[in-house]
Amino acid sequence: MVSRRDFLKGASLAGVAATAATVSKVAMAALPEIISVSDADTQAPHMPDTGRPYNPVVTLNGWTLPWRMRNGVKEFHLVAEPVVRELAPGMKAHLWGYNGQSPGPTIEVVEGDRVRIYVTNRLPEHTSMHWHGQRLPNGMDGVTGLTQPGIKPGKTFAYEFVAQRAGTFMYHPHADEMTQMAMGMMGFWVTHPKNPATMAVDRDFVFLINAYDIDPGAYTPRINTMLNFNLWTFNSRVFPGISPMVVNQGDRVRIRVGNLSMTNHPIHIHGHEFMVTGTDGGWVPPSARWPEVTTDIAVGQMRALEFKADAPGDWAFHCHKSHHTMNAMGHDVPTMLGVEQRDLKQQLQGLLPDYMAMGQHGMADMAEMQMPLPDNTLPMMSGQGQFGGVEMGGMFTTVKIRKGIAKHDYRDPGHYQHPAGTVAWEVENDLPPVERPADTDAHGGVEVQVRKPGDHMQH
Ligand SMILES: [Cu+2]
Repeated sequence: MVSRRDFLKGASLAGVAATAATVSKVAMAALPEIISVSDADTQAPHMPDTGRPYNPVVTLNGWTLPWRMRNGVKEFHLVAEPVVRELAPGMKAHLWGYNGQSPGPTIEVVEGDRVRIYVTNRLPEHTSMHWHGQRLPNGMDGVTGLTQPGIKPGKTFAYEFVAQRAGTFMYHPHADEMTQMAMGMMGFWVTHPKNPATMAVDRDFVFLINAYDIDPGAYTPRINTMLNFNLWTFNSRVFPGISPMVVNQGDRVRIRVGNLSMTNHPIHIHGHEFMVTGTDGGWVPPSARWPEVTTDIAVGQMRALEFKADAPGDWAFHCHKSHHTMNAMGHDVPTMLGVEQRDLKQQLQGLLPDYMAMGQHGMADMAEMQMPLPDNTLPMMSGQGQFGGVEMGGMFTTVKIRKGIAKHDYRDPGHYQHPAGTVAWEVENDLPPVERPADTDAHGGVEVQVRKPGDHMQH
């Protein structure tokens, strides 16, 4: 793994060399260096070294793009390019993204900042950049054809505006969107309040919700997919590849989520209740907030969730659509619940020696068994906790709350050590054994149709 510090040391040279290929020497002298990160680990918060002070966010499995100040303007350089993203250990996807990753780096600015963002296109087709949710001059809105021509391959455009409203935003292309967003082109944007004391929290996590359709064994997403995605991701990562959100007990925590997938996601926290304190339109006035443990985030929406992390533990945090907490292979599998597969298994193993019967008692056995998988794919559910398999994939992670975690420490503290007597326990069982009817489908019995349609269109 390359640390960000190491990467930044080498970034200047690598960036200039890479830039020279596509931009003229004159333009190159004017452009900020290209900073690129390929590591999928969550990076420490980026402390502002120039410009106005703010409380930085932490991007789950991502990073914040450094800037340079030039005549009072905050200048960033985004490079649209093909990237390889590790979705979780064991699977890599060939995506399109920015500065080495998908999603691209988070951009953090302060309310009132004049911002100039250079966008260089290294894709095989034209692109553009739309600054989702921002107040800006119409010509900076990044809609190809409508407000600007596309940025052709090898070309660089500059966007410039004043970050007017503090809040939570996103960026993504508004050019061949169906392809470019299905390929992972998107990023997070946070405009911090001018006064760092406004809406201050101790920890401020951000991530985008996105989804991919990648066949087991393949590397490139199918871009025509509308609903049948099989990899449901936070920042292009699936569990167990999603970092835990590490929190000191008693911290006030904010989690900002933007949804750039093609369906809504009810985001759910365990053990705490949160308030939605921010939406697409800015901060929610305190009088208009109510407590929730699940909030639905529709397509194109941003939400800021806030809570006091007072209960120590490893708390689940996930999308509540159960198919969204499973990985590839979860979809075209017929429901076999209650179906005796012994004979079927013998017959099929004659044809397919690796065939394994599954699902007779539910799908949990899938998480336990070591199924042979094609190269470059992930088990449907995985991840190990201290009590065994977590039986989750996709949009699932944890909020790990502990006493004594230092201010900017985001390292995984390991499994929660439960105080004695605070874990659910097994009770001595003196009940008679479970009796089931021997045969329910024979003469006059109940016929149970267990096989559901294979179509998976309803999310
Ligand atoms: Cu979901």
